[in-house]
Amino acid sequence: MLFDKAIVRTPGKSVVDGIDDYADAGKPSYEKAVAEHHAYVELLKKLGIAVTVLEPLEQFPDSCFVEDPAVVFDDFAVVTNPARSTRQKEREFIRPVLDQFFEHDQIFEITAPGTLEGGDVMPVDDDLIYVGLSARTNQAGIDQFAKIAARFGKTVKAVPVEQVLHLKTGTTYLGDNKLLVAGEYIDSPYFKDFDQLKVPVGEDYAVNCINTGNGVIMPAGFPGVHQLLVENGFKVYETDMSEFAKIDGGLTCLSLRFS
Ligand code: CIR
Repeated sequence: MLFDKAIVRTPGKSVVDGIDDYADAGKPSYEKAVAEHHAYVELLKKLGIAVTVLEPLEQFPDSCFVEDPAVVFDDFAVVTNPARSTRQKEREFIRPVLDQFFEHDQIFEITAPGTLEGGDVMPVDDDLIYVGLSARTNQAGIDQFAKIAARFGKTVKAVPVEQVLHLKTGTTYLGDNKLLVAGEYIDSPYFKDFDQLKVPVGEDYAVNCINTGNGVIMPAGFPGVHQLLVENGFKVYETDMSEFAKIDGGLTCLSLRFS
């Protein structure tokens, strides 16, 4: 098991107004989003993960994407500073949740002018973390984050994000040096030392997967990625993400994962 706890937040009715900078696929259905979220939680539980489910926050349409206002590791947590004005105050609502799992001196904060969103943070082993320099995460945010991570023996490497929302919208780490890559990260020099599992053209959305250690969770409906994962020895579980995809959200964004 790579993690045994997850924090999620049920979408509110306002999810229909979530930021949609990339998908261009219409508005999500609230009812369907809640059903998909419920199925996601049940799948995590089935795979042995203890899930803390937070109440919806109607005032924040994107607040079900709990991965962005915080970054959690087993021994520390960082409250981030999301870049978009409609998401900035989500941090105030995630802090008390982190207080339940971490000691006061294990919780840190990214502050202005730094911005950073958890979707840009991709740990690849115990001591190396890639962080996307994106429209949401700036250099000041990365510098602050790197200082915090260094206190826990972790090195941060910055990677430009040019064509997608967050770093993990374009690549996710599966463990054992295997990196699932799509679009701009296929054959990227930044990731030349990894075994790259290349997502077939047209299936980029499915690059955002979660390896639980008991199997890989992937979005439903991407047979090429499914096959790629199976060929690489992974047990695969699919879950429907159609409504979250409409507002640029992937599987990782829906949870904070740690042990
Ligand atoms: C946003 O644009 O902020 C949300 N609509 C989607 C956030 C996705 N989060 C993630 O990839 N970690």
